[in-house]
Amino acid sequence: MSHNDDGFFLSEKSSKARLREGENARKNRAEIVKAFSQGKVTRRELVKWGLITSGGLLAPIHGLNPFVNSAYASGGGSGSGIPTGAPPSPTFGVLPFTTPMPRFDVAQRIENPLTGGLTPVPQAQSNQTQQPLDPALVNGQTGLTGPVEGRPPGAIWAHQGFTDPDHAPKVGYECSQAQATTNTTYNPEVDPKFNNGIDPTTSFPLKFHPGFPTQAPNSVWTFNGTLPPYLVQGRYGEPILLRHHNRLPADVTQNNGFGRHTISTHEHNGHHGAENDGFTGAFFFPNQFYDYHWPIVLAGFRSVNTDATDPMAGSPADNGGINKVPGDWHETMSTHWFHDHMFTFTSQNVYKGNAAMFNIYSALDRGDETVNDGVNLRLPSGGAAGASNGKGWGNLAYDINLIINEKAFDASGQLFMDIFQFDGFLGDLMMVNMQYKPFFEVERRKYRFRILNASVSRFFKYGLSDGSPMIQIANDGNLLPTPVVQTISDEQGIAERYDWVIDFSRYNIGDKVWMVNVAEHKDGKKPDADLSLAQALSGTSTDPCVGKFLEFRIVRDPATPDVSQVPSVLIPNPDLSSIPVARERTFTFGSGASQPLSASDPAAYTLGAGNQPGPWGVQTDNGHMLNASWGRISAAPGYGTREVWTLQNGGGGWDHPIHIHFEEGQILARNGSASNVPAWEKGRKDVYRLRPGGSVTLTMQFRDWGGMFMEHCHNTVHEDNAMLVRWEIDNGGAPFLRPLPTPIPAPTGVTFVAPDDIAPTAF
Ligand SMILES: [Cu+2]
Repeated sequence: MSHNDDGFFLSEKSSKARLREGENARKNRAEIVKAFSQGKVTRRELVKWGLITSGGLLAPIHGLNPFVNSAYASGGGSGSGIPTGAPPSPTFGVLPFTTPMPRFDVAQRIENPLTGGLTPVPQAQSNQTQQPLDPALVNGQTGLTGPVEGRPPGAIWAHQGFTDPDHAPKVGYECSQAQATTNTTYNPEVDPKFNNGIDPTTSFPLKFHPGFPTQAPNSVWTFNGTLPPYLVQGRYGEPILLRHHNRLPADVTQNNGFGRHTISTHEHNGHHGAENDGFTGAFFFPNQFYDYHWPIVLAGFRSVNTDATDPMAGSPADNGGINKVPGDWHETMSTHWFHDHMFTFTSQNVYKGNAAMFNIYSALDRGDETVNDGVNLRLPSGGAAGASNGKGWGNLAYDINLIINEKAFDASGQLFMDIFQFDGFLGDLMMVNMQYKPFFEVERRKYRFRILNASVSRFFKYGLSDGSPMIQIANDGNLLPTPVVQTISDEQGIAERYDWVIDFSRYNIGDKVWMVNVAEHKDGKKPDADLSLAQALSGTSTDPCVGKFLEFRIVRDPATPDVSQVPSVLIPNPDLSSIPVARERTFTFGSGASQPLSASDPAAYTLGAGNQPGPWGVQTDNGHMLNASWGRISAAPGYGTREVWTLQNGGGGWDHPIHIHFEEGQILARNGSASNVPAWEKGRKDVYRLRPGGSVTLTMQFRDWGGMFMEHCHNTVHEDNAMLVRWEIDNGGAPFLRPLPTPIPAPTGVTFVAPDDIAPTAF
């Protein structure tokens, strides 16, 4: 075992002098981080000053880097001295499991978004109405104007299908990215008895625990500036228009040290047109909005079940029935999330609070366990009869969203991030739904948990403290072909979702059981060790995020019998076997990419010309290892075709959870062999953990919509430091150009450049 060697964080038992030294180093670094994040210093300058290496790695300078060997190192023990970790985040005397886990804040529907529900009325093409620009956005210039909507203008970025009867928005949501504030309109859409008794009419301050300090306005930027996290509930057949306002400070220096005020919102694995995908180079500015059109379609709707006669392909009706929709029901999706995708700033912005969840309901996954019509899988949710909202779908009483991540705080308790950890950034305090180690009261019955790893770089691996089983029913957005019973989960990479059913009827009222993390990290590269439950519970790990992090309290019997089920068959995979493989591609995710960006490269618009965004990179079809640029087209699959992609880990010293946008993939092989694919990865997925030195081979079909999409590591520090490629769909419907012009956002409006960097094997 290596779990009591050097840790990423200092132990609280470290001497006061060591802690003080660590805190001073962190403060010094925080100044540099702040300057970098505000654009006052470039990466090239940092290299020139010797603060980071040309490879982007930390320079081991004592007094600056809290992670290098300390003057107070004892030299004893392991013989190599004690590396200085960051000081532990202060906990202000708070004990674990002393605060309730809040349920999400459910977004409120806006009916008739195109006929008065939203003002101004959403339009197919970006709304270019001019408004005065805050001089802070344009280097102090006065009298300038810019468009109210940040979406790139014109026909190419018009919402695809916006006027189709099946795809025109039927419901609206309106939210803001905003500075931290108190929530006075919390609506969890469940009775308080399903929410630990929390009275939603009481205001909810922006704190990570009631005993922690309130976060300053620019320490945390969440949806609407509030906690608990934001949840959108959608259903097939009801297209959504989500208007996202950017209400962040116009002055880029107002960020408390990290986070960028420009954003791009990615609905993580939405099967939507690229203009709504949160493309990394389609970001928008403070005081603008961006209308995201999520048509919520079953993939294949243009070619499969086009007349919507298949009873399995449907949307839940308000009365508990089904409204049939076109498409392949095997493509039904369930648990999504949405988050920022701003080029080179995603890790900072998501960590700062730009993360929300999106549950999609369908004929199969109804959100009402009481409906017994032979189609509904009757997964745990509660039913309309007992639900506070009384809906025939989307009931949340026993269907629980969990955002799991970890945070770090400075000495005053404000959120802290070190953006120069290019291997990855770790926090030291475990959060569930953005609360420090909370408890959750449950009844003696089955619950569904939709578990999102929303960390920057950390992998989790979960078990229950008593070693009793959990049933995995979904991986990423998709219900598995068959459920899998586990006592310890697989490692969960960043952005992966695991849906579990846990049956608490085996416990007695008054019992407690805990969710435990057994994946031990020492750095952001990959888990250092997967511990046993007993090891994780022993308290001997130097990783403060190992061990219990969520306490379940079994408090009562359900008021009505549990009629939910976990059927032995959930959603079989779509059958692609009759579709020929048009193309095979290989992407290698590694390091050492170093080409500088030309001044005309779009990435230079955010990084500055000559600044390389390394040290990570991606190699396409055995070409050069390249830094990320959103102007380069690395792959262009033909519309309607099926391809096989192999994602290769370029080295064994790290792991990468690779996310491919837009299409669900089926894993054909790990390390070249189908027999290496575990049962819980046999459904459709959108994030593929390569494992150290490993590879994943998968197949996808490209269809329905067009435009430019991405593929990248979801260790967002790797993503931000060049482990990202753009791909796009070649031709297809009439509106798709070949290749598409690249957007260059500015407060005064988005301009375009022609792509001049196309990988030789792209088309
Ligand atoms: Cu990675």
